[in-house]
Amino acid sequence: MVARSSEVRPSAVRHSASPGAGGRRRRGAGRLAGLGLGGVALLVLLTGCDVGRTFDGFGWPQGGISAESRRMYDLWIASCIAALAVGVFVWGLIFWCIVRYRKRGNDLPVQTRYNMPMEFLYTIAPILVVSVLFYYTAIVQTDVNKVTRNPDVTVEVVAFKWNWQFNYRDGQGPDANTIASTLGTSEVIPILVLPTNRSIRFEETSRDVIHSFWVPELLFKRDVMPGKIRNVFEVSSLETEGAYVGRCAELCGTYHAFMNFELRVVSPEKYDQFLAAKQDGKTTQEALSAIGEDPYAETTRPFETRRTQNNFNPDDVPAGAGS
Ligand SMILES: [Cu+2]
Repeated sequence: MVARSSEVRPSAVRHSASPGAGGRRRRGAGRLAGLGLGGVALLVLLTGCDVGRTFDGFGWPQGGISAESRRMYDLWIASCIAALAVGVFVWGLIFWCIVRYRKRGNDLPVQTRYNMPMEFLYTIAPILVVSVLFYYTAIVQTDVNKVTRNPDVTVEVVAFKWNWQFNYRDGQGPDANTIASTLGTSEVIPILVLPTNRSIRFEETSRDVIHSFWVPELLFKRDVMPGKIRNVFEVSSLETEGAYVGRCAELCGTYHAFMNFELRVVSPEKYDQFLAAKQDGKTTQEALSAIGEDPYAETTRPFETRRTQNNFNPDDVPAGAGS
């Protein structure tokens, strides 16, 4: 509601009669802002430098195993801290206004309009915030999407309804050759064996519909497209040996939920031995045993489809007897 000039005047007179009020108000706002920022700084100090761990990653998965995952995680944590600092400042201003300008009588307070410094601040502050966030996001995104000319390892990820095939390649692109391969079945979870401290290029393709390659510890999902599209990305290094569950993250059909695999990160020496064993004609399970690794997936297991004669073919129709 726009105040009529007759309503504004008494309060304006009252304010002009107390010359120190503006200064006191500015000091109050400054103190409040300082308190808010101080609170955030204190929060950072009290929780040590690892704010992310203290606050459970602010909802972001923790425990990334690649350099790229750490960069994305750090960007998220820094963005959350910045958002909290702005939030504390804004909440402080809101509560300060509620108390400072609560209704004391029927006189309206001064209606601030066309206040150029304030309007300038309203415009510049959000643009600054968005620009800083955009700048750091663009840097991290470019870094994460970077591909090199000669990665140490190239693996082709082939998705199909409803399992995975991992092809170890001798070069890049669709014309390179597969030197060893691992195929998942309904009984055996496919294991993608990769080394630490080597750059790895993933080239994804699908045999049928869109799937999505997701290892939570890599902190991203990458769609796997059918046709001629090869979704290519790289991980500059895997830093921690271990077994990590992998999933399809795109609803791709009835048994989408069963499309699990395992990423097994081993030392470069073990990886070389594994690849040599595979090239010698050993199965993935035999090759894993040969390098002293568990031959079967540790993080997930084949799903029970619960398909029986009773629920899948209750009428006992012979195969191929469609009408
Ligand atoms: Cu899928």
